[in-house]
Amino acid sequence: MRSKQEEKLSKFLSLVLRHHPEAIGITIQREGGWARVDALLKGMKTSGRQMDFSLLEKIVREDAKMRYSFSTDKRYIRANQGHSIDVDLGLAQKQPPDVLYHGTAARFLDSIKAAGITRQGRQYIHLSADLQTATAVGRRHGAPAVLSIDSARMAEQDTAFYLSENGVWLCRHVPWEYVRDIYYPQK
Ligand code: HQG
Repeated sequence: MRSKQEEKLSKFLSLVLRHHPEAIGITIQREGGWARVDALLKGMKTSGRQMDFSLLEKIVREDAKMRYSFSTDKRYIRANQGHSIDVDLGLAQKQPPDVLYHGTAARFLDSIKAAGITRQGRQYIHLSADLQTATAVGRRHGAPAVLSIDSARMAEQDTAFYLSENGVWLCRHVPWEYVRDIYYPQK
């Protein structure tokens, strides 16, 4: 079980590894998106956060979405997806399932109809193979809407898709013409 404090540290770890390494004075290698574990722990400490290696290991191991990975020697750590900073995780292009889902808020739909699904500051937009996950993602922003995407046709027409280590499908842009259906999940 995770304590409230661990949840909080995990959220902060996401922020550091995906968006703001400078918040604790560390750098992230562009190649691979790795941060040094010793520098990370030192930065956590100097910014007043209690985190030793075994707590970091626990947070990584117990993360419900497997957001982080260690290198094999555990000297480096990275986020598996969600970056806004420029990193190259070295993900191979992959053939997606025929249909993917994107969860969003119903109030964003007009704008999405006009511009398509755009990255909003992240490196990729995030898609799921199942409706349930997409619903949970959409709900983070308010009353959810889930879009089903004709990923087979997009791939056929040369859109690159990637699968993160923790099972999130990624691509750069979904023009509105590839949206098949809109669902408004009630629960
Ligand atoms: C929306 C979480 C207006 C987009 C999740 C989304 C995910 C537009 C929001 C991961 C738009 C951006 C990412 C347009 C897209 N006009 N709004 N043209 N195009 N949007 O948080 O996909 O828990 O950057 O639909 O599980 O919600 O942090 O993206 O609603 O995997 O690990 O703009 O974050 O993972 O929001 O979430 P976000 P997201 P973690």
